[in-house]
Amino acid sequence: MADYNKLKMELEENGFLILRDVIPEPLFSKFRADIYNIFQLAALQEEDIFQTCARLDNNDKAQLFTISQIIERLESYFGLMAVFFDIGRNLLPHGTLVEFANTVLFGMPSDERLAYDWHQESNFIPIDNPVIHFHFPVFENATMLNGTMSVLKGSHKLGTIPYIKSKKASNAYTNLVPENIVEIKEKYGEEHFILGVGDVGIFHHDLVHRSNSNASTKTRFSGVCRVSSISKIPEKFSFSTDDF
Ligand SMILES: O=C(O)CCC(=O)C(=O)O
Ligand SMILES: [Fe+2]
Repeated sequence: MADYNKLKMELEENGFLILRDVIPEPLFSKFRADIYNIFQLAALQEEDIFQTCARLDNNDKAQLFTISQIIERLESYFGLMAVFFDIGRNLLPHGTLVEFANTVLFGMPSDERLAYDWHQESNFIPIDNPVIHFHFPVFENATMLNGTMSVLKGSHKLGTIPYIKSKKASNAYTNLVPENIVEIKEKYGEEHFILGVGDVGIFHHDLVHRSNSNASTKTRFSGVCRVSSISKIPEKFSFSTDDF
C-alpha cells in the first residue's frame, strides 16, 4: 500500500512524482495488443508498428491522427484509467473524478517538429479545477536516447505563467512557451522522466515540462491520461490546440 501522505507532499514540493511498476501487466499487455492490432490494419507487409507509424507520419498524417483517436477510445484504455483514478483519488483534493484528454503521443525519431517545447498544461487546458497528469511509456522504456520528457523541478510553484506562442513549422505543434523560460530553467533545473514500461510519471498542472528529440530509431509511444477532481463547473471542458 503506497504512503499517499508522503507522495502528496512530494508532489506538492517538486511538482512531480515517479511511481514504479504500477500498471498491472495483464491490463497493460491488452492495451499494447490493441494498439498493435489497430496499427496492423494500416500496416504494409513485413512492417513493424514503429515502421508503420513512421510511414504514416510521413505520408498519411490524417490516418495516423484517426488511429490516435481510436487508441483514445480503446476498451483496454478504460482498464488503465481505473488504475489512474485510484491514484488520482488519493493525490487530488476531494471532488468528483473525471478523466479528460487522455491520448497516446508519438515521439517520432529525429523529428524536431514533433517535440513539444517548454510548456505548462494549464495554458493548453485551462480547466479551473485541480488536475494531475499521468505519463507512461507504452512499448519501450522512456530514456534520454528516445527523448523522454523533462520537467523543471518545483516550477509549478510559479502558478500559470503568461506565454509566448510559437510554431517551428506550419505542420508543427503550437507551443505556448512560458515567458522568461531561460531564467526559469536556470532557477529550477531540469530533470528527465526516466521510465520503465509499467512506471508512471505524475505531474502538476502548472509544472513546466517539454519533450525532447528522439535520437533512437523507434517512435516513442507515450500514454497520457489527465484526471481532474471537479468541485465546480469549469468554464470550459473541451480543449483543442486550434484554440490558440
Ligand atoms: O512525451 C512527450 O513527448 C510530451 C509529453 C507532454 O507534454 C505531456 O504529457 O503533457
Ligand atoms: Fe505536456
